[in-house]
Amino acid sequence: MHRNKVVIIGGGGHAKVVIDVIQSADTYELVGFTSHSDQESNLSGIPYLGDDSILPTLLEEGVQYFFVATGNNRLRKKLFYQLIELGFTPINAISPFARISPFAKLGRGIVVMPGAVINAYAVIEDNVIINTLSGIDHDCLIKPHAHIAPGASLAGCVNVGEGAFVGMKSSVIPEISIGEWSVVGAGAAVISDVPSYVTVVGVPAKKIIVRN
Ligand code: JB2
Repeated sequence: MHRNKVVIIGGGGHAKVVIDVIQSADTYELVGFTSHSDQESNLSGIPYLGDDSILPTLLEEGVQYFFVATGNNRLRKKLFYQLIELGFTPINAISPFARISPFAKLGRGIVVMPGAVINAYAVIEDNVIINTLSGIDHDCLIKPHAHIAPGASLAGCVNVGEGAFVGMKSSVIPEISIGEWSVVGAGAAVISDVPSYVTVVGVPAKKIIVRN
């Protein structure tokens, strides 16, 4: 059976899980991964190809598809558009152990990890991570480059802005909006709208000042 060839971008923890998801779906041929480190070992049985300078050569050799498997939302956004600019096409990595309603809509470059549930009329835009055991209920809208972390639960009609991070096992009640590039801490209960570019934590979730 002919399978389209895919290069994975990134070789860290997230790549390990993404590779496993793509292999378990058995739809694509993974030719290898690129990364920034000078590691020379394989990852989950696929070869290390070097850094991103190899990408134009891969394209010439007929590798047309990519998946950016890095967790950091800003880095993932940058790499996603760089690869498209080079001429590659993003694929989705959908675990056969996720449940996605046929009435949900998915963009490109999305991973849906095992145990995740995406219900009817949810919309998941490009380059989003729907992580292990998370739940996205009806009519949610998840904007590009967001990450819904493991075990997070979004009730119906929740909007998550571009690049936002919804932390592990947090809960978001219906019709809440989470602003772009905001962070919801692990275990938080979000019961009111979250503005853009803030971090909220706790039960109920409250804004905190983060010093870098
Ligand atoms: O420009 C780049 C680049 N920058 C960093 N090009 C390519 N091809 N790769 C790049 N990387 C690579 O991303 C690094 O060389 C490294 O292989 C990877 C980052 O790995 P790390 O393990 O630090 O993070 P991660 O993004 O794979 O996983 C994080 O996010 C996940 C969602 C971790 O926090 C995980 O625990 C988490 N599950």
